[in-house]
Amino acid sequence: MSAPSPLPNGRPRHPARVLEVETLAEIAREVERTESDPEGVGIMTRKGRIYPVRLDGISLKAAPLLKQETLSVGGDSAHARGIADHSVATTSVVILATWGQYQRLLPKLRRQPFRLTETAEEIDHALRSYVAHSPRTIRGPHREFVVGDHPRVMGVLNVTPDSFSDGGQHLEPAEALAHAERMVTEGADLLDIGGESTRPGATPVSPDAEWARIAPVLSGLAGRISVPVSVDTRHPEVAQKAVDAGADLINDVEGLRSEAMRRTVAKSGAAVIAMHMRGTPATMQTNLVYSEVRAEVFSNLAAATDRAVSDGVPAEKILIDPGLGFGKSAEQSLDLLVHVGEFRSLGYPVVIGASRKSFLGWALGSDDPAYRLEGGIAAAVVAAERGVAVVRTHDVGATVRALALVRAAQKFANAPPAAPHDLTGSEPDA
Ligand code: HH2
Repeated sequence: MSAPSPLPNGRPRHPARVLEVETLAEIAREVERTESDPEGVGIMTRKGRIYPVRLDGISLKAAPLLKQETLSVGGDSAHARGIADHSVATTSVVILATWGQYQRLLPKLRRQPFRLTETAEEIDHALRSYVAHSPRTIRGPHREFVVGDHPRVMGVLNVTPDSFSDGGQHLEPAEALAHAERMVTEGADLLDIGGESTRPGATPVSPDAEWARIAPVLSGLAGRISVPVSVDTRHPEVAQKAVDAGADLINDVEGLRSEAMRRTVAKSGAAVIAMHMRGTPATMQTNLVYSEVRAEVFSNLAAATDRAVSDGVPAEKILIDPGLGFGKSAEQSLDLLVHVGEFRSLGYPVVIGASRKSFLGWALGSDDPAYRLEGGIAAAVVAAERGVAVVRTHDVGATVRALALVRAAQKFANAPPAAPHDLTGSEPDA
């Protein structure tokens, strides 16, 4: 412990420092540094930070009970004013409580009526998923890959004539293969091959034409690269052929809304990215009105992944993506980017694709895609800092180098405390 230096007049000075602590491990390390009683480190850590939790559609009967129980453990919850005079039937709720308060609140909610038992399970799942930083292995039919320990980089390989930033550059299979190898050399952890542009207003491509573009690249890559390959497709027949030809991951920009796609993915054993998009690439920019973009994308991905699991896709093979630029304005994409860590509450690794997108140009005040590299790197860093598992990018080398810093910095946030403490357990002092 460092001793405070006195002021020139001899009076002792105790400069107060607001601590930047994000994870429970970081809070515990700060508590340890005070040389406090080791018994108390866990208890104190669980008081160290408020986790605001948002719930939607809470009933008129449940909301006051939820508030009362949260107040009883020392937290609070906000809901619609109309709950008091019964002028609304349901409300959104924001609970404000520390980890320790939740540990006392959840058993109380589990004993309450009006679906608060289920609400308790939802809160518990969201909190545990949000704070989890441990690696997990995602198994495809051919290869497996690890996410969750540090941000991984997915290199984009578009074999299309019309992709918005690199259309036509890799149409020749030999050029596509060379580019794939280059990205792996630059440090890509995964590759994502696309045979249909999904830029706003793009002309749809038939599954046969899409497969004709992808097939030579997939077969050419077999045995040539060591990283798992993803195929960016909305078509179940292309997904199936891709898995048969060596792909481990299906990247579905339609968010598994087609039952045929869910069944194909389940049967094939592939891992899958469910990305949020409203409508289709042809229509997605026609309606950008959301009452709240984050809430809508979040509940949409929750429903999509629930449907996928009930159709047989193992939860351990699912990744989610809020779909920046897919039916979103520049402001909405930025809002999603800055709050992308919230999506970790669903319990699936989060993928983000900001690379070269027009919202980067909007921030810069320029429409020229040639000036989007630095913005794309900044977006990758913002997302990685917020705990996304995979960053999808056209600019692999620069992104890998930028994320090396995030990886090194995250070691500080996630380093365990000196002694083992129960940081997430129940409250013995309840
Ligand atoms: N963005 C694009 C395509 N696929 N998949 C995921 N999971 N996330 C994304 O953000 C995403 C995606 C658009 O980029 P690009 O592939 O370069 O363009 P195009 O669709 O024009 O080929």
